[in-house]
Amino acid sequence: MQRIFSGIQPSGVPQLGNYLGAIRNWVSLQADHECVFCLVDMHAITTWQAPEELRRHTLTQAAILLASGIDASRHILFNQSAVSAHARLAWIFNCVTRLGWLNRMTQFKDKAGKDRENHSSGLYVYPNLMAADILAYKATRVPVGEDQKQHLELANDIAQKFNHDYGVEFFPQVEALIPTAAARVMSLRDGTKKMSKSDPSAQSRIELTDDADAIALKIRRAKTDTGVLPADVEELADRPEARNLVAIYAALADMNVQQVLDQHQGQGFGPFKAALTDVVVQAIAPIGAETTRLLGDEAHLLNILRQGAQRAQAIAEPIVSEAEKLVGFLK
Ligand code: AQP
Repeated sequence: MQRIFSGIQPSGVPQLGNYLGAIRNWVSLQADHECVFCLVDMHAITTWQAPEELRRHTLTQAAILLASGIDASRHILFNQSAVSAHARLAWIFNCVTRLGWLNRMTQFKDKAGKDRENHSSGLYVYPNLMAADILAYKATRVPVGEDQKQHLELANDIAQKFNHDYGVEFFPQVEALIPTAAARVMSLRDGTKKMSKSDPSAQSRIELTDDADAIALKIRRAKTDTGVLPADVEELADRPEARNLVAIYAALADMNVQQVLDQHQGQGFGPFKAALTDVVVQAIAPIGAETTRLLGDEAHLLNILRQGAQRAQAIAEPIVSEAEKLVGFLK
C-alpha cells in the first residue's frame, strides 16, 4: 500500500478551496493508502500567528478534518511541531537546496509581494520544510491543490540531489495527486486570486464552519460580471468570477462545467447564486455542525493528536536518523 503525506496550515479556518483542493481528496484516498495527515503549525508561523489563535486554529482544524471524514483510528493525524524529525530533516534540506531553486518559487513571490525584505526567512525556505514533511515518511504520493505543484517538483529535485550528493538511493520521488475538478478555487472577491484562509477579507472565502446564512450572504455578495451564464465552457474563458462560481458548483455537485452550463445557460447570477448556495450549504453545513460538536471535547481532540504524533514519530524517526548518519552526524 502506498504511503500518502499531506498537510494543511492552521493559519485560519479551512476554506472551500482547502476542501475541494485537498481535504475531500484525502477522505477518499484513505480507502487504499496508508495516510499521514499533518496540521503544519511550523509552516503556519512563517507568517505571523498570534499564539492563542494558532492554538485555537490547530484544534479547529483537527475537528474539521475529523468532521469531514478523516479516520484517525486507521490513519495518522497529528500536528507537525510534535515530531522533531520534520525540523531536523528540513535543516539538512536547507543545506541541499540551491538559492536559485528557491528564487523560482511563485508562492513566495505571491505571498511576499513587493515587500520581500520584510518577510521571514521561514517563508522563503518553506518548500524545504515541505519536502522534509513528505520525505521524513518516504511518502510517495502527495494529494495537493494545483498551487502546490511547483513545491512538489522542488521536493523531487531535493530528493535527487540528496541521493546524488551522498551516493545512495535513499529518498524516493514523489507524485502529486491533483484533483481534476476545482483544483484551484478562486477568491469570491477577485476571480484572478486564489481563495485563501488568510486573505484579509472574510468575504473572499467560504469557511468550513460557516452556517447557511453566512454562506448565502457571501455568495450573494460574490463579485460577478453583468452577463448571463453562457452555453459553452469556452465562453467563460475571460470571465474569471463566473468561471469560478460555475467550477465550484460543478465540483460540489459532481458534474463537469459543461453539464452545469447545460442546466443553467441563459440564467442571470441572481438565480444561479441561489442554486449554488443550496449546493454549498448541503456540502459544507454538516461539516460545520459536527466540528462544533467535536470542539466541545478538547481533551479528546488533544488525545487524538498526541496518539497520532506517537505513530508519526515511529515512522519518521528511523528514516531521519538514517539520513543524519548518511550526512555524517555522529549518532
Ligand atoms: N484556493 C484553493 N484551491 C484549491 N486548493 C487549495 N488549497 C489551498 N487553497 C486552495 C490546498 O489546500 C491544501 C492545504 O493548504 P495549506 O493550508 O497548506 O496552504 P495554502 O495553499 O497556502 O492554503 P491557504 O488557504 O491559501 O492558506 P494561507 O492563507 O495560510 O496561505 C493544499 O493542498 C493546497 O493546495
